[in-house]
Amino acid sequence: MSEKEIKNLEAIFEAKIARDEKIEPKDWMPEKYRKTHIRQMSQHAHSEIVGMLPEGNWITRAPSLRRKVALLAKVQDEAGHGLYLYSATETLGISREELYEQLHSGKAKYSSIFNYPTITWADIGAIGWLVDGAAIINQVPLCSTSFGPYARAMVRVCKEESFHQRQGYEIMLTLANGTPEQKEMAQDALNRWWWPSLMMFGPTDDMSTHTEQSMKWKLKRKTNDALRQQFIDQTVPQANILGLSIPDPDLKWNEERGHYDFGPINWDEFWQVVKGHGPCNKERLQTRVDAWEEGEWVRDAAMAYAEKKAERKVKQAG
Ligand code: FAQ
Repeated sequence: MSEKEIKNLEAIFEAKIARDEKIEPKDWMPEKYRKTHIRQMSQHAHSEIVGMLPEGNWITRAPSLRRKVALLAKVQDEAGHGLYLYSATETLGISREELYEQLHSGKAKYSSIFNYPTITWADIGAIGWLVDGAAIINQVPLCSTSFGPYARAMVRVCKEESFHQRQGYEIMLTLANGTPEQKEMAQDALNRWWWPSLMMFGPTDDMSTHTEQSMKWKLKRKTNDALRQQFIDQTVPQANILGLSIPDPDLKWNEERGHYDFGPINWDEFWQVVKGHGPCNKERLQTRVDAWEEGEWVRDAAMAYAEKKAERKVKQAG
């Protein structure tokens, strides 16, 4: 392609972004736009799949049948989210096998939050309330992201996440209004999940490598810091209703800013977790690798069946 032709395509692409039109898989797009989307969307897909593990740990130990059914449905939803997102990523010209390989080899990232352990039942409440709450705040703007398949996947994902958030909050409400031991369990879960939930939004805007370009492409519609602040402002009143305290002595309403001020985030801890040294990184990755290896015979059987069926069709046609 000549330089003039590329310039022309770039101008068409930029004009579409400016008009808030979606970029579709068959449209021309800059290589960096394609790669950035593969990176973010596949990390998002991996997060959903790895995100099933901390909660899966509690399915057999849910305190009642009602809780078990809701948790089972939530974890299944997360598998579904991972599958839509892998499919949407494949439209950018990368195969499912390559994406899995990147996860299993440790090359691809997934959200830091899923490298923390779920020690008590209250952690399941805290994940639904805080982690799904943070995920919704991050993902609602992604419903109007510029890449069509990602934006459309996010619409359904967000609807399901809002059910997840409510089931988590309801668990916390029940525990907070229960016995002193149950309330203490809820407070302990909040203490452990609060700061990692704030880290989910990624590094501060001045440390973020991708935000500036991703905002220009309308991949990201809000910055990491803006979303984090929105999450804090929304969540503090919810903690007040629960009668639980946020583990941040610097948390204070700032009348002038119209937002809560909050204390320093431990970014060393965040980067340690992102680099693979969190409390559960090794365990999470090993579980995914084992599941892939143990599922080999299922994939082989499905492929053999599909090939046989195709052979039979050819024979019948001939
Ligand atoms: N963990 O320049 P930025 C869920 C990396 S789904 C690990 O700011 P960007 C549902 C980042 O990749 C949760 N790594 O990057 C659920 C980059 O490294 P790279 C997942 C992180 O992409 C609930 C570097 O740091 N959600 O919870 C993290 O512009 C309950 C510099 O960062 C999504 O993926 C992190 N927290 O902004 C499931 C949403 N943050 O790639 C089960 C879509 C940053 O250059 C149970 N993604 N990094 O090597 C996004 O919105 C963005 O990708 C951000 C990061 C905001 C996460």
